[in-house]
Amino acid sequence: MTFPDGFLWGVAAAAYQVEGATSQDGRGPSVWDEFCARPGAVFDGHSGESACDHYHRYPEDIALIADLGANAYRLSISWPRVMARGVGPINEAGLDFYDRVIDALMSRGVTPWVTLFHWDLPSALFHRGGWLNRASVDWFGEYAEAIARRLGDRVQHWMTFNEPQIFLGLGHSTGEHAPGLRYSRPDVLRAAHHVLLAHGRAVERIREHAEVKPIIGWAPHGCICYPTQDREEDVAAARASMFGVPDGDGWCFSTAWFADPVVLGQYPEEGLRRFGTEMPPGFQEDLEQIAQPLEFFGVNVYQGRPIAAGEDGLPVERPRQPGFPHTMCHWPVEPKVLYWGPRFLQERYDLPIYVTENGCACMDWVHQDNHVHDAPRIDYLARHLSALRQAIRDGADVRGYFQWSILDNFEWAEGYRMRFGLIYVDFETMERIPKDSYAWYQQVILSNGGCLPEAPALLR
Ligand code: GCO
Repeated sequence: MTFPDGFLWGVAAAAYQVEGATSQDGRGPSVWDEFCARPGAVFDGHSGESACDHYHRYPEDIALIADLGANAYRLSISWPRVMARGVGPINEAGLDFYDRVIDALMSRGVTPWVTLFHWDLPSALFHRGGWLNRASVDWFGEYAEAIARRLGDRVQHWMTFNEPQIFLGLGHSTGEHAPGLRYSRPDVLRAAHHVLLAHGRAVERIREHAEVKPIIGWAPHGCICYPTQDREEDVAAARASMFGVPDGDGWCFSTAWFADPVVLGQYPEEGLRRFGTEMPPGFQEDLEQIAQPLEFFGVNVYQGRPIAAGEDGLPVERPRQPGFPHTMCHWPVEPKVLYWGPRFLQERYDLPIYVTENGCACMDWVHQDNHVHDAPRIDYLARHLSALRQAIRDGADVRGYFQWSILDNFEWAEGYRMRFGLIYVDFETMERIPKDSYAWYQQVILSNGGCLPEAPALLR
């Protein structure tokens, strides 16, 4: 059984993780360049300075994406590459790079899906207060306008923010990601509110300035909960838990706190009850600006939380059994997230869903035969895609899937030790070696998912 006709098969990457060339052709520094320079911040002192050297090797990479048969490539624009100080003059050389990338993709029949912000905030703006400063909404609007004016004659598919929960939660609350801050809750709430407003502003600017009628969404982190069994009460408990707003700092990793304002035009009651008084004054008046109509709901899905109904019917998180399968990042392998996640999101937000990221890090190396045999990745992807296909059969309106990632790349605080690619990168020579999973995904695309195993038992 195949996926529906016209299902979009994609691969994804992000600017800071693959481009390198961080001080070339007028690019300004970003918070990630500064963070990487801090001793102990990133594994083994790695940084995105060279990354995959995609800035210079994009023709080769795009040829690999096209040969894979992918219909779409999700890339992000590096804000400090196109505006070195974040606002003001445009760095033409930087913007030219994206022109070339977009043209090269389109000439090979690969549709570009562009993310405006995948975490590399220009340092100059950080030093003016970053997302804590309400002016960040204007800064982001100016940047979005510049990109829409220049690329909007060809680019049709846009995402504003990638995973606001993570760059706010890990970047501004726990300090594990750039800019490495440990703000108090009211400050993170304020920064998050500005990010949501900036999202709304960018949607408006893209609509005003893109020449080709834009299709706009975003790519939040999927904080997915799934029922341990198919019992109705467990499904209800998982749904309640998925859209709950936890107390403490957990709110930052919630789905509803971010997605309700963006799609439904209101912050969830549960969160307001808990910490509404810590919100910036007058925040309710911004909701109209935040809730711009969107064409799709993107979601990045890697793992989730197993939930059952307790005796009182309330959600209880269940422990996983000893020896539960894990990826190299120690993330549990639970394909049900791609069954329940899209279903729950569509029920609540009523928009077509695109899985904007899914994939895993494995212990990949080049074997003696010069190939990279990554059987666990193939199994991970097969299980997740089978679950996704079942979700579609059961009524979820999922239109596309982006595998993360086309290349091994800079995995944030983990540096280069976590390999997520379909293509192995030798970070010394920059040689690219397609892994077994590359050839496998090629077959998946070619058969429109028809070659995937049936896996209904996985969902029980
Ligand atoms: C994300 C990402 C990617 C990561 C991937 C694996 O959107 O989560 O930030 O940049 O590399 O998710 O962790």
